[in-house]
Amino acid sequence: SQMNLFRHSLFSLKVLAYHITAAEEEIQALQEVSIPSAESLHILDFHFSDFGLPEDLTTQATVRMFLDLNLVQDFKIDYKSLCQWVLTVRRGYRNNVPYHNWSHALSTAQSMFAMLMGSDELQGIFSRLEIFALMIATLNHDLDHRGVSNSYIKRSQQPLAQLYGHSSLENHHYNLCLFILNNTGSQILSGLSPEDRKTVLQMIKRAILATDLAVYMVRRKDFFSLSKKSKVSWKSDKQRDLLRSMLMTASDLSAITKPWPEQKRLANLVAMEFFAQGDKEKKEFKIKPIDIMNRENSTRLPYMQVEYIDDICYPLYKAVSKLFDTCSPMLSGCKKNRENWLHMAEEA
Ligand code: 5BB
Repeated sequence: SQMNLFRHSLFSLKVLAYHITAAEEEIQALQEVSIPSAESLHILDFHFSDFGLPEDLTTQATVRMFLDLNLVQDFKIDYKSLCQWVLTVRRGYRNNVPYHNWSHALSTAQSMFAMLMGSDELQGIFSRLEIFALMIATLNHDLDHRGVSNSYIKRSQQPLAQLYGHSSLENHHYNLCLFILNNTGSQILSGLSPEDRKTVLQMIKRAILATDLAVYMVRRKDFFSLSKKSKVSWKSDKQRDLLRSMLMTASDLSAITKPWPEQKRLANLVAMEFFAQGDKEKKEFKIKPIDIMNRENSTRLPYMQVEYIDDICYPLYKAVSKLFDTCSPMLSGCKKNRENWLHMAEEA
């Protein structure tokens, strides 16, 4: 029954959150190491890549973001809990998924960090609590991703699909995020008042659910209208919620703004993940996968990237850059990648 499914899934999440908890030695090592500066880790840079970065430095970079945004001080986060929380979130991602793994989570959080740190205006618009919520949400937004889309999960009739009507994956990412935050030893929200705790969790939930591209496609219309105004006050809750959602997507899709060699590497990982889903669909459901997931279409990848940029990415980075000009390196990166993909598409 639905009730049993619900109870069982809560129990599974609790077990999973417990299972991924970091080992004591690892927590201590992170707690005792001296965290390198943001400059030396290059995390203020929109061109940041973690490719070749030792795994220890990826967790240290995450701690550095929380320190430099003053979150540890402002929200009285117990430092050891922060270390355990970061290490647990890292373990909440699956290593065997080509694209939606810890590296993608780190990259999403780092893009948010770079946007926030680079813009006094953004830091002025958002409250401390909103910034805290955005950093937790970016880092957790794809937790326990299985490398398959919502449509695959729906079709496969997994418990995950029966449990949530829409945005199955995103609901799962949020629920696991919540369980990790409640885990003994990683309760980084424990310094907050009950009201602030409630507010921040609500914002985290909205932000993670906003990373469903289907949600983005609906909500972006209002954002594009706002971006055409000469001055936006960002005073209403609705406007701020919209801005937080759009910055989540801008961070999530930031691979498309990266220098060309990195963009090519990441697009190939996305393709690997899509094709693996296509193979499973052929085998399990005996259906012909949609074009992007069909290996037979791999030569069309450059053309698909151009379409992806035109339909999904470019309009977003254009609107964000118009509102916040310090974000324009993301737009120019996206433009350059479009030129490169178009050139490749025309050669093929
Ligand atoms: C995107 C929306 N989707 C539901 C249908 C396909 N489109 S798309 O035509 O714009 C498209 C996007 C087609 C091919 C793509 O990649 C080929 C390697 C992409 C694409 N998507 N390319 C990327 O570099 C990235 Br990053 C992404 C985002 C991947 C996460 C989106 C997860 C949605 C699951 C279907």
